[in-house]
Amino acid sequence: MLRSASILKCQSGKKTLRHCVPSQLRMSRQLHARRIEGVDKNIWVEFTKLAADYKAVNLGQGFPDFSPPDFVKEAFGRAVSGDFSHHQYTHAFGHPALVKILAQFFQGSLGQEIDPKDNILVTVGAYQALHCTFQALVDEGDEVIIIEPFFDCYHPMVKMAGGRAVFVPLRPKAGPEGLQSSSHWALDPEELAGKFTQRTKAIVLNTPNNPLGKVFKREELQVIADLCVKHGVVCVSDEVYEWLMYDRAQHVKIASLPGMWERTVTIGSAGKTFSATGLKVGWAMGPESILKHLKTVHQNSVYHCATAAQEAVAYGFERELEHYGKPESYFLQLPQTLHGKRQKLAECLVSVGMQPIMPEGGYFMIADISTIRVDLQDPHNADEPYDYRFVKWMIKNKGLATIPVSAFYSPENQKDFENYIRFCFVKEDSTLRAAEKILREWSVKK
Ligand code: IK2
Repeated sequence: MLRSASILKCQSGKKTLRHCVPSQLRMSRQLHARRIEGVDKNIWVEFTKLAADYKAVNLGQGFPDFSPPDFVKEAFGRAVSGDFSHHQYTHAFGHPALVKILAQFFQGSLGQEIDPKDNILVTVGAYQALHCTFQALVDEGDEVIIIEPFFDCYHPMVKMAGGRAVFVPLRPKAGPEGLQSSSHWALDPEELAGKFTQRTKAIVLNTPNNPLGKVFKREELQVIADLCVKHGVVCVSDEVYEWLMYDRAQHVKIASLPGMWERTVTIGSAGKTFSATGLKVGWAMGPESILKHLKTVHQNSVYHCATAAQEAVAYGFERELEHYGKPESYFLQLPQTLHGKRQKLAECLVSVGMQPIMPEGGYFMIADISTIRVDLQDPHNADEPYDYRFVKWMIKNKGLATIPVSAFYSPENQKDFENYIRFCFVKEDSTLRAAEKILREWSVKK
C-alpha cells in the first residue's frame, strides 16, 4: 500500500521514485514480523508440489482420492442451490443447524450436556480450531507440551503465539515377534511428568495420532489427565480421525475423564469425518470459560465459516445420528473399507522389505526404511534428514510420493526418527495397486 501510494504521488509531483520513498522504508527495516521467523517451511507445500511436478502416484498428503458419500454431496448441492440464506453470513460461531446437531451428537461420548451456543465454535477446518486455541490461550513465554510424533503445524502455531514447545516422544517398545503395531509406541510416564513446569500452559494430544496411527488407551489418557489436573494445565485434544478405528481399538475422549471437561478443548474435522477435506469445516468443543477466548480470536480473524458447507455438514451428522450403530452408518462403513486397504498396504510393504508399523487408527501407516538402502548422493541437500532425501529420491526416480516422518518431530529428536516414511492408505484401490506395482518392480531390481 505504502509503496503504491508513493508511486502515485511521484507521478503527480513529477519526481523520481527514489525521492518519493519514505525515509523509514529507505532504511533497511525488516518487513516481516519476528513471530513468523523460522516457520516459513511447510511439508505439505513442499512435498505436494513435488508429487505433482513428477506426476507421482500420491500416497503422501492425507486426503481421499475417492468421492465423499452421496448423502454429503447431495446435501451440499441442496445447500448451494436452495435457500438464498445459504449464500449469506450465518452466526459467527457456528451455523445454528450445525452447532445444534454437533451438541446432540457428541454429548454421549463426552459424557456432558453440550450447549450449542456456549460450548462449540465452528472453524475453517481443524486447522483454524488449533490456531484459535493457541492464539487464545498461549502467552509470551508459556510452555506447551507436544507429544511426538505430532501433526506438524502444532509447533509453528505455538511459536507464532509466543509460546515455547516442550517435546516428549512416544517411544517404540519391543513388541512380540512379527509385525509391529502403533500400540507398541508409548509415553514414559516419568519422562512426561518431568516436562510439566510452572510455565506449562497446555499439552497437545492427538488420538488417533498422525502420522503413527496410535490410539491412546484409557489408562494412557488417565496418566495425562492426572498431570493436567495436578498442574492446572489445559489439554488440546485433536481427534480429527476419531471414527477411523481398526481391529479392536476404541476411541476415548480425554474430555470425558473426571475433571477433564473443564480443562479440555476437543477438536474435530468434517473433512476427515466425511472424506471431504475440501469442505474445510472443523470445530472446537469445550467449557464456556475456555471457548469464549477462542471466539475472541475467531471473531477478529475469520468471523464465520462458509454457510453452505456448514449446512451440508449439519445434514451429514443428522443422517449419521439417525443411523448410529447401524450397518448403513458411514462411520461404520468407512473404517471397514479402510481396514482392507490398510491390510493390503502392510502386506505389500513387508514383501518389498520395509517394516510397517500397523496403525490402530487414522489415515496413515509409517514404515521403517532402514533395510532399503539407496544411493542418495546429492550434493545439493546433503544436510537434509535421510528420510527427506529418500522420499525426494523416490518421487523423482520411482514416481511414488510419501511423506518423511522426521517432519513430525522436533529438531532435537528428528535424528532418531529419520528412518521412517509415512504412507496414506485412504486411496482408491487402483491408486494402491499402482503404488504396489512400483514397489514390487523396485524390489525385484534391487
Ligand atoms: N489435525 C490433524 C491431526 C490432521 O491430520 C489434520 C489434517 N492433516 O492432513 C494433512 C496430512 O497429514 O496429510 C488436521 C488437524 C487439519 O484438519 P482440517 O483439514 O480439518 O483443517
